[in-house]
Amino acid sequence: MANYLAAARTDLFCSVIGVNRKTDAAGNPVVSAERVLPWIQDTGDADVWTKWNVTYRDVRIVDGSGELVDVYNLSANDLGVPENWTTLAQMIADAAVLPDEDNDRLSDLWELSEFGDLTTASGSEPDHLIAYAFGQTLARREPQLEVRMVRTDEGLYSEIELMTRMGSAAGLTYWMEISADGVSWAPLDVVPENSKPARPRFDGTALQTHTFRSRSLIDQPIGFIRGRTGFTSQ
Ligand SMILES: [Ca+2]
Ligand SMILES: [Ca+2]
Repeated sequence: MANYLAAARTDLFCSVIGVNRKTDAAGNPVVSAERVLPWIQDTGDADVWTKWNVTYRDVRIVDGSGELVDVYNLSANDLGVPENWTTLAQMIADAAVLPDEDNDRLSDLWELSEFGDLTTASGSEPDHLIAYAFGQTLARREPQLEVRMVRTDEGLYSEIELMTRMGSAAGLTYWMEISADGVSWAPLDVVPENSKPARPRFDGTALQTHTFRSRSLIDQPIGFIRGRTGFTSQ
């Protein structure tokens, strides 16, 4: 269903992750046999099922800040029934939209959590946009881009890790550039087949981590690298 939504609705960002009951760990090999699943095991310490008051076979849908917005139980609603499958897909899609009542292209969830109101920040202010796009606050600016060298069977690469907001919220786009002198900048060449898919942080911040590999910094070992962001025109 996550793959269907990703293909059918490129304007949405949603992910599905399974949390197995703490007493059912013995079933993990069966569940994951011959397939790859985003599947984790609840434990006595975490006790997620108890804290979330979960009923067996619940699908619990959370919004971009990790708040529960809906529950759909698969024992009561068999997904083999086409109408139920469509209903659940729509419920997930409804939760994945960007709330933006003040129409400033910043998620209201982020605005309310950072400032307590929708009037302080605006997507047209570069400082606000950068803080929002790279998971920072106006008061705290920390580097969100890390570069390291890795050697693989194919040779030496620079590996760049970049934290960004999930999806393309309201048209957010990102790109990276390199420069030998900090004045003239050129696009960073990324090797797609050696880069990893973005990994959601699942911590209620609606942020994700990208890992790119590039040879640009190998060919030009002294210089600067920067991540940039902006909104595509509507
Ligand atoms: Ca907003
Ligand atoms: Ca605002």
